[in-house]
Amino acid sequence: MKKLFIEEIVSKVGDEVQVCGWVNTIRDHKKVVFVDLRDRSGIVQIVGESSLSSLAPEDVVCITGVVKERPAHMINEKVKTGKIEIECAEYKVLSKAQTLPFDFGKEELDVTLPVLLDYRALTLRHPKVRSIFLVQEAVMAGFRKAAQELGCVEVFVPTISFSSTEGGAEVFNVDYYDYKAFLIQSPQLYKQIMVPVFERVYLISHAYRAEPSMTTRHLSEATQLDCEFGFIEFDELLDALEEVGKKTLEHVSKMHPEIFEQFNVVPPKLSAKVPRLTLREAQEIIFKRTGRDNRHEPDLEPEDEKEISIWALETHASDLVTITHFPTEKRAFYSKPNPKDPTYSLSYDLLFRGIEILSGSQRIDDYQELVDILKKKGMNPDDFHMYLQAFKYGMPPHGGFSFGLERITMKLLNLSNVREASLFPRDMERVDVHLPTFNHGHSRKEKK
Ligand code: AMO
Repeated sequence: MKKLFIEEIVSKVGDEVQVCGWVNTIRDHKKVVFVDLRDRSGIVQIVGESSLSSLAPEDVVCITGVVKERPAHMINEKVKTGKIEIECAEYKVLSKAQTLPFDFGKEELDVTLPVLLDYRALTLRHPKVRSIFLVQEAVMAGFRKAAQELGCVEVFVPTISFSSTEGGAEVFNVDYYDYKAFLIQSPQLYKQIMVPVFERVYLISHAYRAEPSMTTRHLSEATQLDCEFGFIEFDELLDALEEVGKKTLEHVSKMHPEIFEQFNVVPPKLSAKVPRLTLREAQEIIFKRTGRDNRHEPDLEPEDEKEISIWALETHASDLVTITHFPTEKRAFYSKPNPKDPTYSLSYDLLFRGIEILSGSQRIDDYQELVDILKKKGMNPDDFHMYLQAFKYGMPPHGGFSFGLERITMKLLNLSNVREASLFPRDMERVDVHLPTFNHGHSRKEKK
């Protein structure tokens, strides 16, 4: 008999069907046993005799039986399959599960963050955890669509690099070659090199940051969604990033209203025009609203990001706000200083519900200016050989931006930690396993 997905059997009342999946919960009433069976499309109630009671949560089973309408008092309006059940005639266990370390059958998975991550191979299956990654998929799809509509070509760039991109010490060394190599901190250099090839590109890449601290919004491996445009000026860049940001979020709202309900969150509020402020204007507003005087700081503090997002929501009904013109000194070397006031750069961040989800800039496009700035920042231009080559042979004015996939997902669903929005989060203490716990038995490479 052909296996059907659970969502397909809703219209099959009276038919004999076969469905396969995982035992979600089991309720043993001795003479009659109820099993909730879960597959990729939904959950259905199976009713059977006592032999079903040997099943356990997460067993993989195929069940054959007739689809019946449930008695009126048993109807569950909350789920698509709530009006039917399958009367089990026969079942086959394909894989037996060990006893689960915690209760898995409730709508909320009631475990701590370390447990959520220690048992990731299991917890990812929980319907509510799984929903996070359906939202994430929709973020990706929305971004792709928006970038393509702007004429960007998708490119695929390496993550092993000769140069470190964002400067600073937060870089993973690759210990393989006879010379220094790094995991990219961002696909920045490669996307710029691709501008003279396609003029407009987008890419989805992993980025590695040897973050020196543990916060709720930093991962050591994150996913970046990047765009880069040739022949573009600052205001057009702002228009482009806001358009891509809005379309991406709109796509998720359209695709998954049921997941917003499941998480008890409202879809993002997007105004026709995203409010824009310079960093100094934002700090002035924050000072007026809170008395917190960060007006000379080079960046927004986390509580400033929260405050200015509240301001954007209150005054512009917008969950997005764009902050521009950060001090040149504090931005990555490739950011173009504002010709009208070179202390500040033609750079921007996009904040969403109190957190930076994007940053970018107009870029320096002159070869000599780049060489000079690299030297000024104490970097060796020879380490940027391939990157600089692109600037020797005709580089148009250009700029771009990068969204953080996990941060967008986190804020869309109001998760309290970015680790929940990463399938397999990496941080100082975790690469799949919690390293301090596992170090005893795990061979560690000898340090040279
Ligand atoms: P930036 O370093 O701001 O800019 O990164 C861009 C976006 O990526 C996300 N992000 C992170 N998410 C989780 N953990 C991290 N450690 C982490 N680091 C970054 C954030 C951030 O806004 N090359 C530039 C972009 C550009 O100029 O085009 C860059 O990487 O959402």
